[in-house]
Amino acid sequence: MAIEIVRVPDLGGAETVDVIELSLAQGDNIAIEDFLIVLESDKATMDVPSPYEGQLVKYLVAEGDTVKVGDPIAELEVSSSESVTKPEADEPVTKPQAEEPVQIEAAESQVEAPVVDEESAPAPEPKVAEPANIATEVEPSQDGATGADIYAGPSVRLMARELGVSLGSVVGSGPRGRIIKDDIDAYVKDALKSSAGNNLVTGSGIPAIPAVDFSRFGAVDTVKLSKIQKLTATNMHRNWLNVPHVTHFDDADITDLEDFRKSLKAEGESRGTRITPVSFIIKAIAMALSANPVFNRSLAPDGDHYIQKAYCNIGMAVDTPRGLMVPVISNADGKGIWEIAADVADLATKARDGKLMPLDMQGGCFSLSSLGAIGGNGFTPIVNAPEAGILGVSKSQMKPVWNGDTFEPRLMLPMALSYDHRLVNGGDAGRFMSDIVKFLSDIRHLVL
Ligand code: CAO
Repeated sequence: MAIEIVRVPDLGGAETVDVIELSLAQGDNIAIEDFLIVLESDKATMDVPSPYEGQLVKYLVAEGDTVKVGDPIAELEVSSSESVTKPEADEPVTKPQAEEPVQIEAAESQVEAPVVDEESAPAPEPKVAEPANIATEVEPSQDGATGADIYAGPSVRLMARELGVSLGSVVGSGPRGRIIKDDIDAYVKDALKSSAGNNLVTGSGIPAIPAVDFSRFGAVDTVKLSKIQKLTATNMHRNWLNVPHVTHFDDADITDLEDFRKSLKAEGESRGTRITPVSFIIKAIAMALSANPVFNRSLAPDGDHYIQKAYCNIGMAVDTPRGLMVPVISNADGKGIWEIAADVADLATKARDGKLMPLDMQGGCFSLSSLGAIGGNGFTPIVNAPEAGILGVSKSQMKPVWNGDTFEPRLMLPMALSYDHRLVNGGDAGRFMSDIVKFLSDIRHLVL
């Protein structure tokens, strides 16, 4: 094993370029020719491939940095220091096959670097096969993002940027789902068609929100959205527009559950694991998913099928200073409450410390958004498509509940279940929610 530094290759004439994408996550394995980073000058974008096979130790630059030829960009651990061509400061990176040079595409046809025919170029293996979560550190392939897992070459990315098209909304028709220029064309034509047909009768098309010069009314500051904020905005918008949402409400009586949970405090301290209501709710969701498999489905992209999942991974929204993250608790159905509690604590800490890996955020079947520690009587969560449903949980409150003879003070947990009405009917939702209420109200069910 040796450490090799990958440097900025020949830039086709540009003196400096901006780093616009880091294509991998720390620790990712990388093959020769896998893209490491995307650079952009005012005239061109460039996917820089790895000259080595190995593992990414770390990037030596960050998105937004400006770099010049020869600057170090990444540190790789390689099994053999044999490379396609070692990129030296004064030497351009080359790929093994003559027809696969560094992918450079001129924005204004002024860069002399070779241009790849993206549509015919062999596509590298996609890095992530899983569908999107609400937000991930790397952009997932079906999302409105333009990052590592969007499968498109530089000229397609440039075209999308120029036309204001979010690549995550475009379905790729190239090899292995690669987005090609025709896909962008088709997407734009569709968008134009639907806005042309926009009228109050059909309801199609979305009227634009008018741009306002806020500075006319007082002091303002224009702040750049973080990558996660942008990704969340795109994903929420996409899910809101694509999914016909219905939200179903109910309250669970968690008086006994809370007494039981509090009785576990000492054991929790000795185990070093804090149990909150969230662990019980995740367990209840896992059991309800197994009893109501309709909620563990996703529509297939062909529109003619659905995919029934036989595994049970639950996404959990985590509020972090950098934005919303949704790590996934895997195989929640096979885990006990202590194990789930340890996962909740571990994943929430990682999310807040910015240490989640892409895999931590993939493979979710259903999501939980708990605002219980923050407050509120209720809210309507947005489905994390292509999942079928999401449970929103608010703060529990002591309420007078009629027991047939008298009002009793009971601790009630308000819940809201949003679901994709293309997959789930109201009756399915009623059964699913009633199961959750049953499991949380009588914790004996949770151990059965
Ligand atoms: N009602 C009342 N109290 C609750 C509760 C509820 N539904 N859920 C949790 N609590 C209490 C816990 O009992 C705990 O208090 P004690 O230590 O006294 O027992 C405290 O709140 C813990 O809160 P926490 O936030 O540290 O831990 P958690 O397990 O409840 O939640 C997590 C973990 C990651 C879900 C949460 O921290 C979080 O980030 N929530 C925000 C999710 C979000 O942003 N959703 C919106 C998404 S769409 O914009």
